Formats: sequence, C-alpha cells, structure tokens
Amino acid sequence: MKNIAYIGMGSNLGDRSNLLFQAVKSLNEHSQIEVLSTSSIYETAPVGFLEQDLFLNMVIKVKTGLSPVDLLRVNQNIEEEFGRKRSIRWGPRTLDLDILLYNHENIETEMLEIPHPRMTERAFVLIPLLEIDHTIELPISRISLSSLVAGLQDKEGVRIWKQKSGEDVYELFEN
Ligand code: GSY
Repeated sequence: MKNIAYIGMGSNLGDRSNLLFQAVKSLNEHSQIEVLSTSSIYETAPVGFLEQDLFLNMVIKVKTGLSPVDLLRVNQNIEEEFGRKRSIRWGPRTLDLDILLYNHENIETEMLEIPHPRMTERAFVLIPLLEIDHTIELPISRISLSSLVAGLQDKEGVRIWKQKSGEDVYELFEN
C-alpha cells in the first residue's frame, strides 16, 4: 500500500457524528486501506445552498493500495451503505466522501477530478486538511494552502466540534 490520499467527509442529516464514525471504520476495515490520521471534527455553516442544517466535516489521511477510481468506488459504496440521501444538488446529505488528493497526481476524467475541483474555495475542507498536514501543497501549482485559507470568507463558519488530541483514529468517536 504505497499511495497516500486525503478524503474529505461531511454530514448534515441524521446522526452526523455516527455517520462519520461508520465511514472511518468502513474505510479502515477495507483490506487495501489504512486510516493514518484524522482531523478534528468541525461544525460548519453550509456553503452553496444556505437553507440547511449545519454540517459536521472532517478530513482523513489514508494509505491505500487502491487506484483513485477504485478508491472512489469504495467511497460511493460506503455512502450508499449508510443511506446517502441528497434531494437537492448542493443540499443536505447523510454522508459525503470526496477524494481531495491522491499522491501528487492531477487526474481529470469524467468520473473523477483530483485535486478536488472546489477544495481551494472551501474552508470546511482546507482547515481540517491543514490541521493534518500544515505543509501540504497542491500538485504542480505549489500554492500554499494556508495562504488560501486566510483569504476565504467562509472560514468564520468553521468551528471545532470535537478536538483531536491523540493518535488513535477512533478517539473522536469515544464518549
Ligand atoms: O461538498 C460537500 C457537501 N457540502 C458541504 C459540506 O460538506 N459542508 C458545508 N459546510 N457546506 C457544504 N455544502 C456542500 S454542497
């Protein structure tokens, strides 16, 4: 398992933290995925369609033997398994899993775009991502993500909901 990927996770319908827990657990239990670290959990104001409940968002770092497309399929299966509901395009959803980065690759196909095309505009992605690795850069562009975060307006709506303090990837979900 030699590939490193970062996955953004979000939920604003149902038992939000339990859905994030189930997603981390399912990914970690896959034979070709190891969850290396997680960010804290953040409660975030909705971006896009504003008339909806607050999200819980977090980012995880994984080591994987899967190709980007196979990792996408695993994410989609987990979203389905935990009852993904999404009636409005930018609206509420039970569980959303997005591959943000995969090694330093740039991928543009009909199915998949990596780096995730909207990640640089979203404080609810960049803040947890930088918490995991504050030196992270986008492939090719060498843009510093911390300088991008400073310019984002929606960062005011991103607050720690549960702080990560140790190394255990399940720590956030214990009472
Ligand atoms: O891109 C994921 C879905 N999504 C989110 C989200 O996860 N968090 C916040 N705060 N706003 C969002 N708008 C959309 S669409």
